[in-house]
Amino acid sequence: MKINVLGLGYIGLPTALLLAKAGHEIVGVDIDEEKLKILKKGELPFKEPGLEELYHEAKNNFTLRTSPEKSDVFIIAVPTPLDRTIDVADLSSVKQAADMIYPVLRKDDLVVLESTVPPGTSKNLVLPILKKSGLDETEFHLVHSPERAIPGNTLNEMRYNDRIIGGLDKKATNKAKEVYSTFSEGEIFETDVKTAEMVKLMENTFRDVNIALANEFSRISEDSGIDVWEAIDLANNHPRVDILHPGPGVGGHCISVDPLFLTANSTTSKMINLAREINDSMPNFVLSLVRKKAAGIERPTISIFGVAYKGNVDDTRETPSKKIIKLANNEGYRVKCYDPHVKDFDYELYDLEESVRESDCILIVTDHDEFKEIDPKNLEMRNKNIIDSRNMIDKDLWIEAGFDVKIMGDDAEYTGY
Ligand code: SAJ
Repeated sequence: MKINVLGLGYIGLPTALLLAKAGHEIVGVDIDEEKLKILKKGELPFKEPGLEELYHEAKNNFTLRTSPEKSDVFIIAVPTPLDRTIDVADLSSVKQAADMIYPVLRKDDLVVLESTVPPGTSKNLVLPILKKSGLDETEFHLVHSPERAIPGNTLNEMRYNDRIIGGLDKKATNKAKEVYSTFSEGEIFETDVKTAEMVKLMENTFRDVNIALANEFSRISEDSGIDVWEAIDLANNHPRVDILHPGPGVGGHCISVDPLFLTANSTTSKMINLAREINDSMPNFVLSLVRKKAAGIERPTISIFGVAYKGNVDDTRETPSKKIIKLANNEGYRVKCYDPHVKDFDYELYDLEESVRESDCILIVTDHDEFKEIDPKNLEMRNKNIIDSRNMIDKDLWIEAGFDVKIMGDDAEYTGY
């Protein structure tokens, strides 16, 4: 089959390459000419395990363009950010993609919307644009099939996760099943288009609410002299309990954004907004821990370890680090950032040694594996303080190296066992 994939980002590019490897003729479409230049050189615009090898294997079936060509299938995988000024989904990229498709849309073609969208978007926004082709909705096929892969393990999850396909009608669903089953080994569940849109938002909202609960437990534990990490591990031994982990805030372009796609149009939602509020307040809480360590130090310097939104990825979208840095700067702190995965960031990045020089406190924000390997004895600082908001360091090791250690959510009297 000939397939256009519109949007060559974290989801579109791996999807396009998996389809190309499965033998389809793929046209990768992106309006960002810089990105196309990078890809044409055989390089990748971002890092993801296994993607480089896959690009190498699939490139003979993969061409790059700035607009779609006539084909059998169009997959839309463009970003759907949140307009932060009004907390409403910005669907302009989806609209732009549909605008590019309708002039080349032919009878029996399939259009798949993979981007995460508020319920109703496929029918209310995409369908009318596609009908500008002159075809009516019985002559082409439209489905929503939300991506569900987690960055850092995208390729495996795209291959093995179950998939939801919500078609405008049964014929559309069947056609999409035929396409995805060429590379997906997970089970494919069928539903209608609006339910598929809702399912995706419910999944990410569930995770956000669960993390908010973990964060609330962490704050209560701080007040009560309890180690929340131990308490969560023990609670999770119960066969029907699965609490996620506290952290410095929820980042990324999905979980911190998607729940608001549900609440934007609702007059009844309470819990979803509250969870967002709790998670968004975590950078402030983390900074309050820094403030305690830095008390009495004139013009303190803090070293932020990790600016990616989560461990072992180079993605900084919606990262809690940005809020922490801005708040810290506003309070007069000097901030030095270190991240072994991120190359470009809004603030200057230092290597490990430079990031801690003359520093008064390390703050671990991201759970990169590299941070577990750091030997604290080798770190030269002005004051040896460390705050770990992810509970990832070996506490004894850092105490032995002369550090004053604080693990977020653990105010239990430390006995060392
Ligand atoms: N986080 C915590 N505590 C946890 C787990 C995560 O604080 O216990 C934080 C992370 O550090 C990060 C944020 O939450 O800042 C989100 O990270 P994540 O790993 O939970 O999720 P994403 O955004 O990378 O990917 C999610 C996934 N959704 C679900 O697991 C329900 C993925 O499957 C989706 O495809 C993706 O969103 C998406 O694109 O929607």
